Amino acid sequence: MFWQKDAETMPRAEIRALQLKKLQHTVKWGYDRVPYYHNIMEKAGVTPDQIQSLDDVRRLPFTTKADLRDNYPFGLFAVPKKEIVEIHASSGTTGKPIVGGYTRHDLDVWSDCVARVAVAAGAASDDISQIAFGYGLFTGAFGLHYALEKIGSMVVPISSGNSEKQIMLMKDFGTTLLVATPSYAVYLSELAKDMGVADQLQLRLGLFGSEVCTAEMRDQIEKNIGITVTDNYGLTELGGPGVSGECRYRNGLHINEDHFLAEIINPDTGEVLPEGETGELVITPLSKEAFPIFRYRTKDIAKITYEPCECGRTFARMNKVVGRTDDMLIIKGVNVFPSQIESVLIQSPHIGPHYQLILRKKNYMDNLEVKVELIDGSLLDQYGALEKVAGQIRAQLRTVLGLDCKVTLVEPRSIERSTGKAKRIVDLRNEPNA
Ligand code: DLL
Repeated sequence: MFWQKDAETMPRAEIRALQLKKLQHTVKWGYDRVPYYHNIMEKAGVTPDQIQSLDDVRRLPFTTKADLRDNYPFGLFAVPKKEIVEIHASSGTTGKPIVGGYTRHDLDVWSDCVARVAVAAGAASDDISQIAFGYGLFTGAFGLHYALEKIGSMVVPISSGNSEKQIMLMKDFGTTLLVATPSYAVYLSELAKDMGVADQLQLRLGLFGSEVCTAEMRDQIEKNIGITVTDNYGLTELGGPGVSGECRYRNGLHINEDHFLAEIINPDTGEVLPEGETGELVITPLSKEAFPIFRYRTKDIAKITYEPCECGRTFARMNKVVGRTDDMLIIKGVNVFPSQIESVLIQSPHIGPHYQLILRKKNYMDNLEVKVELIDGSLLDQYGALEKVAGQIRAQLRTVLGLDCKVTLVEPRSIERSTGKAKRIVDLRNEPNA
């Protein structure tokens, strides 16, 4: 099923021609209206009329999160404030938030982009859609809300948290579609089982996004509540969800290419990489009125294929995002990605998908503790068996990371669950008594 079939199945040559036309427009729009873009383009010696092919996008300088922060809150807006009808922002846990603005037209394009993603995943007008993302400045809840309402489904805007009530309403309302972060969906699925109602729910589809959803998480949700889990991607800087999403074949996330031009670059050199290579995803939105951005460095690690998909969509697909370039931890001089640790953990049949990486400083040295939940708590009473499992994981981590770390196995359900994005890294290095 399609939401805007003509656009979603356009021949590749037409997509490219449309992208070029829109790129030329958006570059001129930003150059003429936003002093910041005018200045950086002047410094780079490039003018809008030099954009003659899609490859000419490479003449433009990148935009980074730091550039957005320097222009906080509205410095990159390209329209007068009276034309902005809505604002969203990132959580800003590491400083000032990133603020995005939308004109009425931007909201219309946004809800269509998210509606495409939802319909591609299998959403329909007869769905009862429970939105368990937090409403507020976060883009996720409103983005999915507008889209699911637009396709005609019955929207239940419950927001995140209040988990017992979520399950009660799911049962009473006959909710068929759940919107949440994958980690909150894991939690809700465990809770539904604990409350003994998992088999009374009518859920059939999950639209999950906003953080990495591992194969383990997906399996667990599907096993607990028997729904089809799909993944969708976006970020505040690019307007929120609706950049890309999985279709029912779940072999990559279709990028809404008529609205977003994607590149993959080598994060160290900035050089554009050939199709199929893994690197940092860089995106230029092509339809933004309020908040145009040139070549935004997402820091998300991905690769793109332009091969046709069985679903009939001609849009390129990015693989599931597995990590970010800034996820990397440096411990005792060793570069460690949480995804490497996770790849070791999922191999053990004794442990579940919930873990935390705790960093401490001891004698001026960084130490890593990997705290992970057992599937079967009774193992905690079998000291020998417990030691054996911990020892195996520790040995594998040493092989994969080249680093010795402490492995602590804990009771099932003892690691705090999140109602939004999971917090896997606990950095206590600046806390003297940790
Ligand atoms: O998370 C937007 C969104 C809301 C996307 C709802 C999908 C659904 P931010 O809070 O700005 O925006 O966070 C953006 O989250 O750069 C990625 O690192 C991560 N992220 C988003 N979607 C996915 C995903 C929203 N499907 C940051 N898989 C991005 C992995 C994701 N990571």
